[in-house]
Amino acid sequence: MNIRKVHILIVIVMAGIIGYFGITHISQPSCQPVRQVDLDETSLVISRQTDLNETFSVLPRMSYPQPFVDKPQRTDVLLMSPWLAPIMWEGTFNRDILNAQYRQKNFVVGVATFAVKKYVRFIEGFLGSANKFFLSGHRVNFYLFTDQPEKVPSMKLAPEKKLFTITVQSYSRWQDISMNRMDIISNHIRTHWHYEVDYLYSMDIDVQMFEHIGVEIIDTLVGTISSWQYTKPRDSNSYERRPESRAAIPSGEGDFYYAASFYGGSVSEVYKLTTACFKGVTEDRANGIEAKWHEESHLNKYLLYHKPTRLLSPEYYWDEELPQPQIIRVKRLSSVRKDLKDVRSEMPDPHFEL
Ligand code: UD2
Repeated sequence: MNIRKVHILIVIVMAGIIGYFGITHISQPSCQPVRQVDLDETSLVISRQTDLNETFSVLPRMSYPQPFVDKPQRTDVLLMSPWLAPIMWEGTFNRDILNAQYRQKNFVVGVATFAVKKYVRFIEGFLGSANKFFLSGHRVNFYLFTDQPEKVPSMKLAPEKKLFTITVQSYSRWQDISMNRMDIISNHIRTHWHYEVDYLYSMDIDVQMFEHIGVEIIDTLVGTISSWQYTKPRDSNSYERRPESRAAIPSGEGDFYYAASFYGGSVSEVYKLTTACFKGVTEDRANGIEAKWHEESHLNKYLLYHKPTRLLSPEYYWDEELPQPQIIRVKRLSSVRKDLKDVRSEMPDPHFEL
């Protein structure tokens, strides 16, 4: 290749580079939405810039019992995981201090819940109790996914709470309704929630809240310890152990067993979690296998290898069928007893009726 050809080649390559970066730059919106979360993992590696202009916030003067290092608030339960994630139990935190810290941030929390087919009957109990007990006094957006928006009761919510109803299709198998929640949440984060909320929680609809669930649940990645399995050795609980499933956890491994009824965290962490779990579900489907406890099995695998930064004790999902042991001082949220044969039985799809 002669020198002239080399020059022409260099000019073409340079023009390509300038053109590419020019277009990328121009296509950036000039004004970024305030709440936009970067869902691209690589940004976690490169963005190390600290905002020194951030205003310093000062807590109001408050009066409360003094903490002492030699007087633990509770000695009957584990307060910290081996990776130092706090476990939330009644009697271990002061809600007034947490509220005062949280109020300075002005966060919006989103709650995603699904009421498809006969589960619409649980909407009123869920919303009525959540309006009263869930992050009381703080901004919450409830996102209710349903195939029957006409059946959503009109309810007066507290001024800081909002309800958004989103229509979704139903599936003939209840397991698919439950598992596809991961995909729907992941997609909705990409299209909406990363502009709208700071933290996001997914909750089953067939539950009711009986005590306050406050800002003690807010953290980067949050899982709830199952009320059925919190004392079981890891090899006798419900993890998926078949190596053919993407949800498989090898024997001898496992921390806690987490309930899929209540998990959450920052928008970007919930995006990673739901995307990864649904990828596992999809690969299992392609391989003709379904994990033992559906998306809950995939969630357990994910949380084993991406340790939660905060854990909610079984107070935050207590199964009504279980007797209440002494360590459960409050049942903040409990399942609603349901007749499985009835709620999961087939119902004609109103959208396809002639
Ligand atoms: C467990 C999990 C649940 C899910 C399921 C998968 C707990 C406490 N709950 O509960 O999160 O992982 O196992 O096996 O660990 N739904 C509908 N319509 C339907 C069926 C389900 O809307 O016809 C939605 C609804 O929001 C419901 C959720 O899916 O709360 C989970 O279904 P479930 O409550 O019947 O599952 P369950 O009790 O076996």
